Amino acid sequence: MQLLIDGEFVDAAGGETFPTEDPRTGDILLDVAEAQAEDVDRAVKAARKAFDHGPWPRMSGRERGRLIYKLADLMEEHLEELATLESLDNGKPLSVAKSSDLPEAIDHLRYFAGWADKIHGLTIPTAGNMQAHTYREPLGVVGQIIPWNFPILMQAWKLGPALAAGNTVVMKVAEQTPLSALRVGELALEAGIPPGVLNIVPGSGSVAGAALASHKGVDKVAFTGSTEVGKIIMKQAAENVVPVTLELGGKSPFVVCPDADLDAAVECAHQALFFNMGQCCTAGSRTFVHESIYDEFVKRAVKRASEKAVGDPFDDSTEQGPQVSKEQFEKILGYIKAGQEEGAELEYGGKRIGDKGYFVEPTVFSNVTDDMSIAKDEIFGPVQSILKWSTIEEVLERANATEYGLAAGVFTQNLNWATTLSRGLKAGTVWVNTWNVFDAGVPFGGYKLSGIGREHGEAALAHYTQTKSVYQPLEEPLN
Ligand code: TXE
Repeated sequence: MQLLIDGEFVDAAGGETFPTEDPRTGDILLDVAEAQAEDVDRAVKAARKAFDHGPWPRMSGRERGRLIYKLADLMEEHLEELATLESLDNGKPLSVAKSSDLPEAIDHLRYFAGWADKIHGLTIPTAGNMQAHTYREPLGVVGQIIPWNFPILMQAWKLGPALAAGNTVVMKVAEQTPLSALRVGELALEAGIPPGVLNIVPGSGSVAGAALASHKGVDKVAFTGSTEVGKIIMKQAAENVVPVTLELGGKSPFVVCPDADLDAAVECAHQALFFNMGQCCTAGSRTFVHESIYDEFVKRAVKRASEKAVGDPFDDSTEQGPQVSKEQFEKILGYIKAGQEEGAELEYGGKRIGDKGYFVEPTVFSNVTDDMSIAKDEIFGPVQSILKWSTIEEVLERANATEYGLAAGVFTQNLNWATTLSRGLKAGTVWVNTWNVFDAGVPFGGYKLSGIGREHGEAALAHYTQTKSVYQPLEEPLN
C-alpha cells in the first residue's frame, strides 16, 4: 500500500517501505510505503494548496457535511472489509471491530457532518457606535498523529471535527496499523472529498511523526499516544506557536463500593480492563474494591478471567486476540514479572499463550498496593490489579494519587457515594455503574498528564476553528 498525497496513492520519494505484521503469528502481512520527512513535506504542501486554493474551506458547510456523510455511508457499505483489515492488522476480534469500532467511527463522522453547517459566529453589542461580529474560521492545515489501539476509530475522532470545520489534514497513522486508514482515505476520494484535503502518511514516529509535528506549514497538531511522546510533540509545536491537543495515557481507578451488585461489578471491572486486550487509554487498570467484599470479588474476578476465550480474532467466539506487537507483548510480560517481584499475588494467568504471535493470558493480581509499578504505570495489556480500600475519603485520595486523569469509575447503588466520588475524582470522564461508554456528542479528554483539550462534541470543534472579530463603525447611532 502507498501513501495518500494530493489525491494520489504514491510511493515514498526514496522508495522506502516497512512491513506490517499479523499479530497472530508475527508474520509479515505486506509492505507499506514509509513516509520520510520529504514525503511529509509533500503532503503538507498538498494540504496547504487544498486549503488556500481548493474548494474545501470555501464550499458551504452544508455541502461539506454532505461529503462527510457520504464518506460515512461508504464506510458502512464496506464495513465487513474495513473490519477485516482492522482485525488483521491490530489483532482485535472481528466481531468487536464489526459491532463496535466501525459503527462508532461511522457514527462519529455523521455527528460531525451534522455540525458542518452549524459553525457560526456572534453579533456582539459594543460600547461605541459600532457593528461587531465574529466569524469562526478553520485553522488551515492540521497535522494529526494517531495510535494503533483503535486505528479506524481514532482516525474518525480526529477527522470528524477537523473536516467539518473546513480544515485540510495530514494524518500520520501508526506504523503497526496503517491498513484500514489508507482504505478510508480511498473511500474519502470516492465520496468526493477533494484531493489534498485528506493526506495519509504512514511511517515511523521518530521520522514521519516528528517531521509532521515540527513542520512549519502545519497550523495545529493533534495527537493521541503516549505521554512521553505527547511532551515531545508539545515542544515541537511550541517552536511554531501552533495549538496542540493531546490525548495521552491513563491509569484509571474503578471504585467498587460495598453495596455494589457483585456480579455486575465483577463483569464491569473485567470489561473495563480487558476490553481490546487491555490496550485502552481508558483501561480501568486500578480496581479498588472495598475490604468487606474484597475476597469474594477476587474469587469471582479470577473465575471470569479464567473463562475468557482467547484465540484467533477471526473466530466468532473469541473475546481476546493477540497484543498488537512484539514490543507491547514484551512490555506487558515485563510488568507481570515486576508485579510478582514487588509482592503482588498472581491469582491467575501471567504467561504467554502458545509459541507464536503475541497472545498473553488474562492476568489477575490481588494484594496490589499503590507503590507497585503495576499500580502506577500504564501497562496497556490484559493485567488486572485489584487493590483494597476501607473508607470513601481514603479511596478518593488514593484514586487521585496518580499523574494521570483520563477516566474513573464508581460502582454503587448509593447516590451519595456516586455523587461524592464522581465530583471528587480528578478525571475527564467518570462512569457510574458502567464503563467505556462514549458518545460523539460528549466531551472526552484528560486531566493532568492524560492530555490537553477535548475530543467529541462542540468542545472538539472549538479546537479546529479560530475566531475572527470584525468591527465596523456605523454612520447613524443604533436604536
Ligand atoms: O506509543 P507512541 P507506542 C501508551 C501505552 C503504550 C505506550 C507506547 O502505554 O504501551 O504508549 O506505545 C507516533 N514524534 N499508548 O510506542 O510512541 C507513533 O508513530 C511524532 C497510549 O505505540 O506514543 C504513533 O503514530 N510522533 C495511547 C503515535 O505517535 C511520534 C495509545 C503513538 O505512538 C513520535 C498508544 C515522535 N517523536 C499508546 N514517536 C492512548 N492514549 O490511547 C512516536 N510517534
